Amino acid sequence: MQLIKRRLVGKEGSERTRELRAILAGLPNYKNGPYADIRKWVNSQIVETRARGRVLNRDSIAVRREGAAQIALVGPPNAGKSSLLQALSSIQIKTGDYAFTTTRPVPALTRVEGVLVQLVEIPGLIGGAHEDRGGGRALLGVLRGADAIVYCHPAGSPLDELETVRSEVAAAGIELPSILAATKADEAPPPAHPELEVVPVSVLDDASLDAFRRAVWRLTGLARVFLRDGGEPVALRPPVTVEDVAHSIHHSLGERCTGARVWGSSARFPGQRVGRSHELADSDSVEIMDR
Ligand SMILES: Nc1nc2c(ncn2[C@@H]2O[C@H](COP(=O)(O)OP(=O)(O)OP(=O)(O)O)[C@@H](O)[C@H]2O)c(=O)[nH]1
Ligand SMILES: [Mg+2]
Repeated sequence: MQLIKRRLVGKEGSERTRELRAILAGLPNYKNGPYADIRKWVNSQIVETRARGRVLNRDSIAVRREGAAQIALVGPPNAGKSSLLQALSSIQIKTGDYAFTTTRPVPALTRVEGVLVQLVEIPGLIGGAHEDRGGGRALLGVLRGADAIVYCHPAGSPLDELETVRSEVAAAGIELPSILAATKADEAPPPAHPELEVVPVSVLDDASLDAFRRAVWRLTGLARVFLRDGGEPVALRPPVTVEDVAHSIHHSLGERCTGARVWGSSARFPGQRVGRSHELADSDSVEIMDR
């Protein structure tokens, strides 16, 4: 047993599995006694090493959610996804005039309409991805967890490459609200798309980036509620009640809250007092009242 353990020192992953298999092959095949116990131990180590490998692989590609919503940037290689991510956030990411510059999902926080939203570049989706071509299954797994998709495709290039990506997403059974960003819009006029709302965007044009942010905000489907005493607006999925807003600030406030004063389109007049189940509208401001 000591000999076996010494052979395994410093070996991880597939190297460890290979060594374990070799050990197993060299062991006498007794059904009982100490050799049978050793066989059992070696077998359990093979299973454990495999499981650990899977966890490591999954962690290395998973994206920790941050912000009010997670929006995936999806599109053919070289479409300008990383450039867009860079233009909209403070991250430094490699961009390049060639395919597969990005090899793993890259998250970045950006502020849209005053709310932090997470954008995630999903790189390298190619034909056959749903059958794991190009490691597509793990990438599609990340995409599955997102709230919505921004398909990225250069304005002026034929749409077939994009349709390949979209059919992979469909084949994986992923159905999310989507828009189409016509990237590099400084180079060519944007295409029309039969199904998707098209938002032309160029990283060289700030106005187009602002319009893109607004489109991303609509895509989240969230409603913003401002607090009269300042601070970040609260972003929640409609329908949003006074109680929901109080709860999102702190769960104990959710319990103590008796109602609110409301300014905005859900109020009949500015500062109207409403109960805790009152339904708020996007861009309303509230002053929560509690016991
Ligand atoms: N003219 C122009 N070029 C752009 C724009 N956005 C990106 N590019 C160029 O397009 C090329 C690809 O950009 P990336 O941002 O690396 O594209 P990507 O989709 O992340 O590519 P991969 O990660 O390789 O799949 C780079 O040479 C960029 O400089 C844009 O708005 N206008
Ligand atoms: Mg990239």
